[in-house]
Amino acid sequence: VTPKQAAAQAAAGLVRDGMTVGLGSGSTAALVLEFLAARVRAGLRITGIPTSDATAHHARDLGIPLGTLDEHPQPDLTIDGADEVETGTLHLIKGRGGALLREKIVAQASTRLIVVVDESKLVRRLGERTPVPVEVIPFGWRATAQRLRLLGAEPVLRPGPFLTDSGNYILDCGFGSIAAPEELGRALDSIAGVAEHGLFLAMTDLAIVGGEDGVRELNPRRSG
Ligand code: A5P
Repeated sequence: VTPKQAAAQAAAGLVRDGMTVGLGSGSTAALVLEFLAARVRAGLRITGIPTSDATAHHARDLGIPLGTLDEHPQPDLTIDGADEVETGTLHLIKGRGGALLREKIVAQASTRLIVVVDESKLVRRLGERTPVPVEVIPFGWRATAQRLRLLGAEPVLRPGPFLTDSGNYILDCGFGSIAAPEELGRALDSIAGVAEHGLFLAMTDLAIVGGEDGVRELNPRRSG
């Protein structure tokens, strides 16, 4: 069992009978699906709300009953992976898989957000290793990229161009270590062509971290 699998199994164990569960995207969330599917086969009744077409497909293959966010506008719980987790705040960078928009909609709607990662995803400060994925409307994307450049990033169009489930582009924006994530989040939110960005701030209720020494839980330290 890898640290990632152990963490995924622990997260799947937190789901209770009758819950509506936001199903994250990416390889860690895919492991959670497999552990959840085993529990469903053993009689657990849940309704999954997928955060991407890929997750919907995988969950359906595994026999996990699915619903939509419109039918269940407040899931009890969302379990998702992350690209970076800031220890302390549990602020996240997400979106390397390109599912950030739906992931954020589902996470924001949920009563609780549980993030599952291995230790390699933990950082002291967001942005240390990962660029911030920014989902932009294709219309005028070069003008949007110019606005992002003014915030100090060098935006890189995800090649293809990669199209998100909502038909948008992703600009990966390397800001380096981010000292004031709330301020950056607000600045990104204020740009018209930005559909959503990968900073998930003050959203995580619990992080489940798999490491060589086992699985541990991190709670957020909330300021103000
Ligand atoms: C998907 O858009 C991302 O937000 C994923 O949650 C993130 O990339 C984590 O993926 P892995 O679990 O594959 O590292």
